[in-house]
Amino acid sequence: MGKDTNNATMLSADQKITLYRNLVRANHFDLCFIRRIMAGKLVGFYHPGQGQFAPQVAACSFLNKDDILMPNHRGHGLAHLISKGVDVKTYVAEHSGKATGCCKGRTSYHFTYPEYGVFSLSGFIGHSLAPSVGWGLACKKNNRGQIAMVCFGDGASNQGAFHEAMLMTNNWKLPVVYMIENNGLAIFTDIASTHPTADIADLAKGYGMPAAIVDGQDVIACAEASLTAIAHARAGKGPYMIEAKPHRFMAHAICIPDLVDCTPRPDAVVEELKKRDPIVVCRERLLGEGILNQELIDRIEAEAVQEVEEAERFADESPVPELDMSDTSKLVYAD
Ligand SMILES: Cc1ncc(C[n+]2csc(CCOP(=O)(O)OP(=O)(O)O)c2C)c(N)n1
Repeated sequence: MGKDTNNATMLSADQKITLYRNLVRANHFDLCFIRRIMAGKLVGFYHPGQGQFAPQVAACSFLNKDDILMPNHRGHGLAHLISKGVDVKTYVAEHSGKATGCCKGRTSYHFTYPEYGVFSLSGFIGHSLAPSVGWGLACKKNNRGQIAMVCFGDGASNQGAFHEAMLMTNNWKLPVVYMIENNGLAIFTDIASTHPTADIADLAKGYGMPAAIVDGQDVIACAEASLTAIAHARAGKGPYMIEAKPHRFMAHAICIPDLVDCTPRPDAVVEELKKRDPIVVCRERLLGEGILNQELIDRIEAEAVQEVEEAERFADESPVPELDMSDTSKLVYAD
């Protein structure tokens, strides 16, 4: 067991187009949330996903509906959700504090979507790690071939719960895929000052689990690794770690400065990173392979814009929730 940097999984042309489409949709929903928070239409914070969509889309585009998904907070799970097939207009409404939201407009981005197997997203970093053992155990006991996909950042991997989860899922050979979105930053902290080696995936060897390291700007590479990991987990061989290394193009959250260790990130550095925008990298590759053409590119773009417009309209036209203190416990406990 150890690091696997050469993945041999082949993707079909349809699968590659799905990945490209989901990148474009993720980008438009992310831009929509950036617009909405600046316009005072979003409740709480927004941590933009620009630059980081490739591992998110790759991890979730080929999951089954009853697979469990724990998305990362970067981009507030938008890319993860749309890739898993969630109709996110009720999430746009949720984050806008509207009664039609998936959790009745009470949660901003601390939501769940049980009907889509999404449990849960939270602003508590590493919130998904300890529960990943429970979800993995549930998947194994259900015996229906489900897996749990758990997405989180490099900052979360520094928590104690990360190590406990790795030990337990490995010891019990639970069907869990850990997708680490390692953008090298945790708010203002450079990973070099918190992690002793270049790769978080080095840790996998100690747990006896397989791991892959992939280019986080390349959605095809991320998807090949994801499909290998998902097949491994579904076959009952235990958990699998993927460390994708994408770049974060914007500050940690909207309206805070873009610092690294107390120093502003130079514009020139960010501009250099943006040359490998995951959408551009994927589009150029698929054009070269003859899988995409301009007509299809334009159609995918137009459909994404329309989908976002419809979701925004739904949120804007929805009512705010009635405040009724007598029903608060109903929203906390299942009936
Ligand atoms: C339990 C907990 N500790 C600290 C924080 C403050 N915090 C918010 S985001 C963040 C960094 C997360 O970094 P990473 O996991 O690498 O994800 P990224 O934001 O880089 O995508 C921290 C420390 C928090 N929200 N929750």
